[in-house]
Amino acid sequence: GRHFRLFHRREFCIEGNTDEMEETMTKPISPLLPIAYSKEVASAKQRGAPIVALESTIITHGMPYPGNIEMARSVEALIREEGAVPATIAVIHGTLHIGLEADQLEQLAQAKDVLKVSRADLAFAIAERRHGATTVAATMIAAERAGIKVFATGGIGGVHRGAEESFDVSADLEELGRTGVIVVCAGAKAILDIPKTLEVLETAGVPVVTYESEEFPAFWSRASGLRSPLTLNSPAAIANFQTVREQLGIDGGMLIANPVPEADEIPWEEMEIYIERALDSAERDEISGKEVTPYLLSTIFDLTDGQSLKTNIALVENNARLAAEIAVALAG
Ligand code: PSU
Ligand code: MN
Repeated sequence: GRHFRLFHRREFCIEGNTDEMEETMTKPISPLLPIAYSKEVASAKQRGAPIVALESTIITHGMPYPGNIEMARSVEALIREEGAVPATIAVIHGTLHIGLEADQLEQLAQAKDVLKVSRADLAFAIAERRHGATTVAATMIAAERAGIKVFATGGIGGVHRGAEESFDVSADLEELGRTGVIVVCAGAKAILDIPKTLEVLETAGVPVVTYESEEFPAFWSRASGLRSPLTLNSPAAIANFQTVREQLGIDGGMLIANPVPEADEIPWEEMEIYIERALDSAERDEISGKEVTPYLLSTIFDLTDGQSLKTNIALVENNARLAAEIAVALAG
């Protein structure tokens, strides 16, 4: 292996032998790629300690400041409490960061010129030395390359309502079919077409496992009216399922749907009213492409007087805890 040395401004210098690094990676990273690990993540990788990846689009495009930074900090703290190490993933000035230092997280939460990057444009942000916030798809790619097997988020992208006209299907779904990371979410938002989203996941060969419930959850609500394809009741059972998939040589990720805690949920019938209004207003404003999800989230935030944000933060925290438990189970 080639000896490499990576600098990121003054804060980081990661040095080592590519063979050693690649031992802990599921897919190799070119030594030429500008990549930086936070101190905490670099040390966790060396010790083989459990790590949980976190996305950054939820911070820059999914929630307003300062709710976003409060969420990002508390999610990281919860992961540490469970005995794992958080690795928030983002592109800063063209460097792919696996884990952010506290000041970087704060800057990202307030930054305005951040691209939302998925599989199609993760490399673009790096090549053009831009800032990029990673979606579920892009975070999975980075996590897999960095040897991180578990990832916590709020909601995944999916098949949008009216996709039969717009063809708007998130790249998150195809990524789940090909990249071997366990993604813990709170189900699919009802701004999406949930039955079609589940169909596409099944076609892509993605196991959809609801944690401790027979019903697939709908993000802000525990109910969706749809039966979950699979159910498991412990982090150990989830870890074991993934291990058997690997033993079979089955590639690709797994989706864990973790219902929002009862105390924090907004009932389905109530959400449906806000969602209809948000969708109408998106149509009026002619929103399309990657602006759709952020637009709907912020409109719903306004319509619910901030209640949707509270629920959103609570469910991400709940997912972070479960993801950490799964990462610990996989490591043990
Ligand atoms: N759902 C949320 N908050 C978010 C997102 C989804 O409740 O911030 C983000 C995630 O990063 C997800 C992305 O991967 O939106 C999906 O965007 P698109 O539908 O454009 O693929
Ligand atoms: Mn889309």
